[in-house]
Amino acid sequence: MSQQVTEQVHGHYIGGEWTDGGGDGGDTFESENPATGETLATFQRGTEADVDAALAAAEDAQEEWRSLSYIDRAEYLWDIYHELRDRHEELGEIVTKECGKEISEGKADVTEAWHMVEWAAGNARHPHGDVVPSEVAGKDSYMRRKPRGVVGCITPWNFPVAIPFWHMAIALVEGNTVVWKPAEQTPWCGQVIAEMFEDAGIPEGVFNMVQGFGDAGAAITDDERVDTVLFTGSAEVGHEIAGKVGGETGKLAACEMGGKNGIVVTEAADMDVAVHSAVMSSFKTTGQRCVSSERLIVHEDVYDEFTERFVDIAEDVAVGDPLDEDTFMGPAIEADHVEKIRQHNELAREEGANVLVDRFELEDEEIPEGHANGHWVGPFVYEIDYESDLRCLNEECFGPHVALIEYSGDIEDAVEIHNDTPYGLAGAIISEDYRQLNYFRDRADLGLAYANLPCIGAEVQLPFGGVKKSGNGYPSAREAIEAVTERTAWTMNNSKDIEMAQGLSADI
Ligand code: UN1
Repeated sequence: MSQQVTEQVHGHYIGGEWTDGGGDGGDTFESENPATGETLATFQRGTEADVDAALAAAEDAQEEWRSLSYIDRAEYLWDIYHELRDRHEELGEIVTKECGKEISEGKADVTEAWHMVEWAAGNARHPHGDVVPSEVAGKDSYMRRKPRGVVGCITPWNFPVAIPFWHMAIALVEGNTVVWKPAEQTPWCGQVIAEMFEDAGIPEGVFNMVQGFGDAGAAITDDERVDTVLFTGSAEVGHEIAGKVGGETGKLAACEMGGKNGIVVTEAADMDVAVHSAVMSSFKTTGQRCVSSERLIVHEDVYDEFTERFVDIAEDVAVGDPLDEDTFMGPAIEADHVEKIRQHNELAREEGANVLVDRFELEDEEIPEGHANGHWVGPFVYEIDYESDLRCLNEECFGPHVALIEYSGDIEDAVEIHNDTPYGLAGAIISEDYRQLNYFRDRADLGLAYANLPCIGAEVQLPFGGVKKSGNGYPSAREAIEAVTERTAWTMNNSKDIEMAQGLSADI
C-alpha cells in the first residue's frame, strides 16, 4: 500500500499470508488523518482467533529461524534498511498523514527506524557473548545467548515506524519470531512495515502482524506461547502487562511507559539554550512524546527573564498543517485525546495555576484551510507554586501543557522538586556550572538525562528506558537483547579429569 487511499479493507499478515481483509465479515476500523479528519484507509480489527493463528505461525517458524546464523537472519533486515532509506520521503509523509507529526518529524521517525535496523543487523557481526575465566585451569567458560522464542511487540502511535523496529529488529536478529500489534491509530504504517517484511522475503511465520485494539494486544500479552513482551506506550497498559509476567508464567517484559519530564534551569544557565531547549521539549510533536517536558523548574534569579521569553514563543509558535514545512506543531492524535488535554488544562486551573498562555482552542484564522476537522490544540503554559501532591505536577498529560515552577536555593532543591513525581523517564539541566550538571546526572531520577539540550531526541544506540513508574526494562537497542535472549553459562572441560571449583572434592 503506497500513498494511495483505497476502498479495500486491509488485513493482517500471518504465516506469510495476508488475511482476506474484511472478507469474513469481521469488524473493521479506519485510520484517520488527525490534521483533516479524513479517512485514510480501512483495516480488519484483529480478534483472539487472529492472534491465535499468528502465535501458532510464530511458534512453527521458530525452529528454522533460530537455526540460521545471525548474519543470515540480519540479511532480511538489511533489505528493509535499504527500503526505509529509498522510500524516506514517501514514508515520512505517510507518518505525518497518519499521526499528525510535522513533516521533519515524520521523516525523522523513518530515519530512527533505519538507524535501529542498522544497529541490530550490524550487531550480527559483533561478538555475542563473553569468555569468562574459570577457577580451574582445565576449564573454559563462555556466556552464550539463545533466543527466548516468540516475542510479542505492542507499539504506540507516536513513533509508528521507529518504535516497531526498536523492538522487532533486535528480537528477529537474535533468533526470535515475532507477533506485532501496531497502534490502532496508525495501522497504515503497520501495513507498510508488514509489506516491507513480505518484500524482503522473510520466511513465513517469522514476522506476523495483527491489526487491532487493546483486546488483540491483551490476547498477545496473555498467551503462554509468548516468551517476551516488548511494550512501549502508556503507564496504565505497561503496568498491567508488567503485572502479568514473571513468576510462574516464565514470561519477561520490557516496558517503557511515559513520564512527567522536567527541565531544570539554574541561575548559571545560558538563557538562549534554556529557552530553545524548553520550547523543543514541551511543544515538539505537540507534546506527545513520552519524553516531552511538562515541568520547567526555574531558579528565581532567572525566572522572570526565562518566563517572558518562553511565553513569547509559546504565544507565537506555528500550529498548523503538519505537511507544511513551516509548521512547528501538528494536531493532537484524536478527538478523545484533545478532550484529555482539555481536562488536564482544567485540572491545572482548579489547582491554582496562573495561566500565562492558553491556546487550547485555536483562533479560526489559525486553522489552515481544509483542516477544520483536525484535532487542533495549541500551547497551554501556566505557573504554579510547587506543592508535592498537586495532580497537575504528577499526572502525564501527553500534550503541549507545561508548568513553570520557580525554585530558590541550590541544585539540591531543584532536583528534589524534579524527582517529586511517580515517573522518571527523561529530563534536562540547563547550566554552565559543571558541579550542577554532575549533581543532576547522578541524583535526578531518570533514564535519559541531558545537559544543555532538549530532553527529546535520543539516539538508538543508547539505553532507552526510565525508572519508577516510567520503566521496567529497556525495550530498545543493547538492553533489549537482554529481554529477548536467554543466557547459557557454558563450561567445558579440556582434560580427562573432573576438577571442581570452590575446592569441592571430586573424590568418589
Ligand atoms: C517517545 O517519546 O515515545 O528520544 C519515544 C526521542 C525519540 C523517541 C521518543 N528518539 O525523542
